[in-house]
Amino acid sequence: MSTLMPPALSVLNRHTLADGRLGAAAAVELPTYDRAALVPGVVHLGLGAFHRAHQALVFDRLLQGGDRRWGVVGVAMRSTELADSLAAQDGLYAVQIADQDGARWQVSGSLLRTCVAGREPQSVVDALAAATTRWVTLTVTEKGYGEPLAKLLVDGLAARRAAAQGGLTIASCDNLSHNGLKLQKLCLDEAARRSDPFLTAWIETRCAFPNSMVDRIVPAATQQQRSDAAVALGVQDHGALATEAFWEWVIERRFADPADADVLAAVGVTVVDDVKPFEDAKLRMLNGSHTALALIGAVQGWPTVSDGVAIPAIRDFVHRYMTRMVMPLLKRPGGGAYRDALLARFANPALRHRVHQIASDSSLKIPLRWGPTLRESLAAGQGVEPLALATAVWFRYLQGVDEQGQTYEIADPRGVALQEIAKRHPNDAVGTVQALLAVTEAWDADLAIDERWMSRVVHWLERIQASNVDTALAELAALEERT
Ligand code: CS2
Repeated sequence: MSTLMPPALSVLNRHTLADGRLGAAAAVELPTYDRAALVPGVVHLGLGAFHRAHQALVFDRLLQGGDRRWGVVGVAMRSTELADSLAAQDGLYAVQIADQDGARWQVSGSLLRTCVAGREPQSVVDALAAATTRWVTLTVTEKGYGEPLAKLLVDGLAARRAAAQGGLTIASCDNLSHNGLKLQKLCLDEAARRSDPFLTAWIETRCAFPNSMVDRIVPAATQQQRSDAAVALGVQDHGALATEAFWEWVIERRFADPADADVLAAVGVTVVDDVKPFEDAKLRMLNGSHTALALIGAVQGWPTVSDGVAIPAIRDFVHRYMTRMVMPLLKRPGGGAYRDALLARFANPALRHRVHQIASDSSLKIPLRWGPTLRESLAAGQGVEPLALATAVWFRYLQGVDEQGQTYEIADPRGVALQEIAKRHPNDAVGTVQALLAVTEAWDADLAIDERWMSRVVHWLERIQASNVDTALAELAALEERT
């Protein structure tokens, strides 16, 4: 007897978009512009979830407003799967935007085509050199800022110059401080290695590398989002994502085409002379808290950020960390409101943001997210307890097994080496802390010999090892009550 299978859903693509059936069951916002008339003006490197729910939607707004220049060529750096499934969907994908006020769906139309740098580097070079290209945006993560990226970009810029095209705005959108300056240096160093002074001068004078701060919480896509998308849209979408309503993009007023400042500002981008106060607030408050939450969650065994901030002791810890350690050092005004908004964003139950996702690459994130706060607090003689505890939690996390006895993978380029160090001194907090603070890629060299800092990390690691993170959090709360 044959089983009657339900008819397979069709896939999101330009035909299903055109036939008017999309989202019949729910409110879904669709591109209203003629995608065939769009110009590929942006090359984006790093086709992850973040770009597709952030810059790509800003470009979509510009396209909705009738400015056809913001179509995107999306470049995946290595992995082929997403780039190919998005290509099969004509670049269309849906984003669920959800928070306490409700949820809605939006289909983005800005992604025109995709390619994979590792598989077809020449396509990327051609796109960078194309006459219509005006912008390059990047989300290649902290570990992406190395030689392969420099080579790819400079190959493209050299081809562009050889073809006598105009300069570009090249905007890093990664969570690095001075991300534009870092990227510019990477490109200029690579051009210098090629001993081509004309290319160096061309990059210096024709290309703009604005520093920028981007913010939107976008967890890695899951099967759940694909199933929800199928229900909301009535078609299958292999690129479906979920995000929050909040987004922010603050960028310095340094563009190859100065008129872009007003164009971006009109759709909600904040254009400023100095991004530093915004970048500091975001990296130290949001990302700094995220990393602390992620490591505590991984060790205690709760799965997502919203699960964590629902626990009063965890919420209090993050609240106190931001209020006492981070906020006094910030220049962005409105610290209290920023903190409260962040706690509400962390609590968003629709996001299911996995702690192990955020804990990945911690050895690269911690120097950017905790390092400056720690340095400045120590220099000012201020308290450092929350970060000493968080650091001890990181060292405990490196054991690779949580407080329930569950083992987990440590996804970090230095993970194997760090885990080996963490396990070298079983039950010897002093030995562990000394060895791990001596890893100078993660900590300033002088921190490894700062007695006050070291003794506090040892204290918290001893507490955690003798008892657990909960006990340490309770002791810290009592300690801070008294001060
Ligand atoms: C997170 C960020 O994964 C992480 O490390 O801290 O991706 C964070 O969600 C974004 O920076 C929010 O803008």
